[in-house]
Amino acid sequence: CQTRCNSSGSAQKEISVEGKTYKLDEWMNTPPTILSAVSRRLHVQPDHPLTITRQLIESRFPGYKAHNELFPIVSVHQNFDSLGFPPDHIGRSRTDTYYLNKDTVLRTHTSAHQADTFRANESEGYLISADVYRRDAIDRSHYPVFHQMEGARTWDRNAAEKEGKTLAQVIWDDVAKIPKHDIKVEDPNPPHHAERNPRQGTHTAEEVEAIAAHLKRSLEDVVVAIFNAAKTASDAGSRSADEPLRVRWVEAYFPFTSPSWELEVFWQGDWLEVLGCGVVQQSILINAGVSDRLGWAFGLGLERIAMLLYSIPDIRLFWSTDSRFLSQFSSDSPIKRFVPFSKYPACFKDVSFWLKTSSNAAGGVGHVAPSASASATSSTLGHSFHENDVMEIAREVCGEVVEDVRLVDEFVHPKTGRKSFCYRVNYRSLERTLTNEETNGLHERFRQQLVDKLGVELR
Ligand code: FA5
Ligand code: MG
Repeated sequence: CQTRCNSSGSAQKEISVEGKTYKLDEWMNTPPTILSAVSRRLHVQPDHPLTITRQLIESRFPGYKAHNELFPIVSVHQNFDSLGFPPDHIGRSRTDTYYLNKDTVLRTHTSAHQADTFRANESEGYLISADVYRRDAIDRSHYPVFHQMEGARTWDRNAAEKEGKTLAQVIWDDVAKIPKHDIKVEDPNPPHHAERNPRQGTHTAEEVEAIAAHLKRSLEDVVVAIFNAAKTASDAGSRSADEPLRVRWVEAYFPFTSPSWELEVFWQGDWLEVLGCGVVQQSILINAGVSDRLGWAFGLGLERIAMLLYSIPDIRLFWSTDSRFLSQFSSDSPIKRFVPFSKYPACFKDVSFWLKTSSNAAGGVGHVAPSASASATSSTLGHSFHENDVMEIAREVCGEVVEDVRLVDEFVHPKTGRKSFCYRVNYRSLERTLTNEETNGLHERFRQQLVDKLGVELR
């Protein structure tokens, strides 16, 4: 581990990560286990499934400049302000984002590099692959460190008009160059929507439609390429032919694109969101000094795509150093479906607790805003509770042996008004069978930490 962090706790004034030093303040909420992921760089490790997936996607965007080494610690300005996040946006909250200090975060998305990359103006299209960090739920498709690929493509309106064409014509010519596919894509959405997903005042309807078509066809091409690679993966034991690819576009919202969409793929009985995208807010391009350029951007989850490609069942596996995992992937040979090593038994344990009734439960700066995405949040009656804090304690205590943490019951005492939550933890290692003693010990420490850190009262 190249990350040097003396874990002496709250008294610590600064931290050094790969030779860069950061002052710490009361915003600091990043545990050493998270910082230790910085040096892993899974997406550039030879023969790692994330590397192979990245390269496969990159091959669908010829001529786009690829950036794979951008450092994950960025300013709040890069991660949020430059993208037009409003000051009170939930994403900025310490319950959702890892801070080192008031102005410095572990990037929560590759979009943190959009403004700088547009400003450098080195190419019409670019791709940025990188590790990103979020305090988030725990289940088989969510992990606090994951990898995204950002992509963007812009066109110069003035250059088009100098050639006597409209920008829309130029873009449609480029749409025609994208390989055709014959899968059925559900896209019930209007090209843009006056209230929900407006066209920007700086753009004509023709321009938005052309940009959206280029964006959607480019990303459908990626999904089809991934699906074809997965399908030709050794015929024996592979994804059966009667499982056709199902893809759909849904409307979305991002502060830095409009209109915006998400692409979902049907996977193991459910719709899995694989990316978000949209027409770049012109203000970002204007601020970056390229006001004549218009275009699109997307951000996709590399693990989610790799899970589709290889049928990898659990996102924790990407971090495995077990040769039974790593030996299954190679850049030189065709894609083979991942063969899970035996499924070790699950062990479910519940914990129920009463929330603290006075405020300041989690200490520190306090919660900027509760996350709307979490299913259990409570800031009423003087409670200050966020589900992501439970998730983080589970990660800190149990590491990779926690598969899933779910709220299973919620209850308000009719007389006292006190609120109670019950969480069910699924303990399971991907690499071995856990002993009873071990899971009991972990669960006991988890319960104790809930008391110590969140001030809850166990039931
Ligand atoms: C974003 O991060 C936007 N920056 C994407 C974007 C870029 C939109 C450019 C428009 C223009 P979102 O939070 O939805 O959006 O994340 C994008 C993708 O990352 C998701 O679709 C999903 O595939 C993946 N993802 C999100 N959270 C996790 C997680 N905890 N674990 C694994 N993958 C995740
Ligand atoms: Mg999303």
